[in-house]
Amino acid sequence: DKPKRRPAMKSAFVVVANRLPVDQTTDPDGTVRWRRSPGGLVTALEPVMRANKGAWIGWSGSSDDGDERQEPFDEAGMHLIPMQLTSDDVEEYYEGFSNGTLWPLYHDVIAQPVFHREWWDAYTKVNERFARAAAEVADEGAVVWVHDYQLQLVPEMLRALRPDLRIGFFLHIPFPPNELFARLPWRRQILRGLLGADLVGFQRPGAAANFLRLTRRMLGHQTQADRAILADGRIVRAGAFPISIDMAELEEIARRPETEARAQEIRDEIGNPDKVFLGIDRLDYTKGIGERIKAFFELLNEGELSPEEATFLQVATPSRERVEEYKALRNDVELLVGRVNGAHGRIGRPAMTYLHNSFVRTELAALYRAADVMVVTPLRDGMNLVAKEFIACRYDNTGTLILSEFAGAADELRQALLVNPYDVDGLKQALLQAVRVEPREASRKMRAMRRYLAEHDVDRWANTFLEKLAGRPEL
Ligand code: GDG
Repeated sequence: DKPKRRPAMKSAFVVVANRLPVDQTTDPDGTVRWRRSPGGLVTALEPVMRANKGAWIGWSGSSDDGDERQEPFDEAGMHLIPMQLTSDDVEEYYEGFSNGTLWPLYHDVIAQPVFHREWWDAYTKVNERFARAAAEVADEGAVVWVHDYQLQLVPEMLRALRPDLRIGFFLHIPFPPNELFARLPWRRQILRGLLGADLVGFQRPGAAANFLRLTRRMLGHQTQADRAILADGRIVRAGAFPISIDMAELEEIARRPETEARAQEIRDEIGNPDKVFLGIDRLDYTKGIGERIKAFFELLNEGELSPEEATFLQVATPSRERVEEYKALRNDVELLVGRVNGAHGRIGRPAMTYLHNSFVRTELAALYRAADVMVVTPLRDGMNLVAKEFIACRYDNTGTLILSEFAGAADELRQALLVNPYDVDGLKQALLQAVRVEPREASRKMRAMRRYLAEHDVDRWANTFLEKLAGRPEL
């Protein structure tokens, strides 16, 4: 007897993202468990997921060449549908086209994007699989929300399979202007892919404008302020929906006595300098890690700062470690940190502490509490949640945020010390200014940014997007 397959569960709300919102962990005895991954997206979508029997389609993170299919399962109140990627898929679709072509192209070509036709083929094939999985699980007239640069073809593919669906797309990273986007050999296919959605969301208004301009130029569609009107009369809206964080959750962790104690311990362990600079980033060439260390190094060299006055704590979370550019970046950053400490550290008292590691959320909160100055200097960044998380943790209105103009967050956090990370002298000035700021001045700015974030949290982001997606465009 063949085992009977359960009829597949249908959902009224489906999220499609490169990764599932859970991470697989294996106990010492070999038992496999799932743990909800940290991050605002899951938190924000949880209520919608629960109210609509939501399903989440994504890659589990492992690459399995065997044909053992991972079955859908329920975890943390969500229906999860794992997508299998082979090691070739990981290499060509994920590390290749997503992170070797699109990521650098969409981030101002800080690194050279690499174009390979095999990577594009793999990208198309994997996007098709995700689209088919979504078509299978979505109920009649369901809302499907597709996320990020790895899945830009899914909206069009899904619409072809299921014209009854309401499809939204959100891009978490920047969307480039024509001058850069035009290099992409598959530029029209990508635009058509995105235009399969009813609503295309970006972090910043400029990105939405780039997208609409490109659909007009490259595909000849008519566009108006916030929309493209396709030849068949269908309207695709585009707009900015700046993502945010779960401020209350993070603030609650920050206020715990044990977090405060840990923050004090961290300061003690790095030698109790007057001021602590902090950087927390994925180790990525877009984040401007080298730029900020160079500025700090010069200030030490010139005697403008001493390690007793200020030390730098840099957390660099391992990321995309098999991609060439990331290996080179790691070498560059680690060389620089070695130089700073070689020149300015003393036994038992480094000038910089560098951690190439990832930490649990409570430890991150303690780090945000231990710092005086948060240094966020990306060369280009869709939003940058780290800047917002720092603010969430500063419930006593202390601390200064140095923020790159090239992060999406700079549109909202106007009271930060805004910097151009390419301008080393400007960066140095900002570091000094932050160390010497009047406490009252710092507190006034922090209070204003906290007030803004309290109103613009990740719930509001998700709801604004989903309400707009549900509404029909007025003509
Ligand atoms: C992309 C866009 C956009 C970091 N280290 C650890 C850890 N983190 C967490 C941070 C923060 C998140 O990772 C990083 O978010 P960012 O926004 O700073 O940057 P990307 O990873 O590049 O994110 C970006 C974002 O998508 C959302 O749309 O803002 O522009 O590039 O939450 O706290 N978390 C844990 N351990 C670590 O060691 N648990």
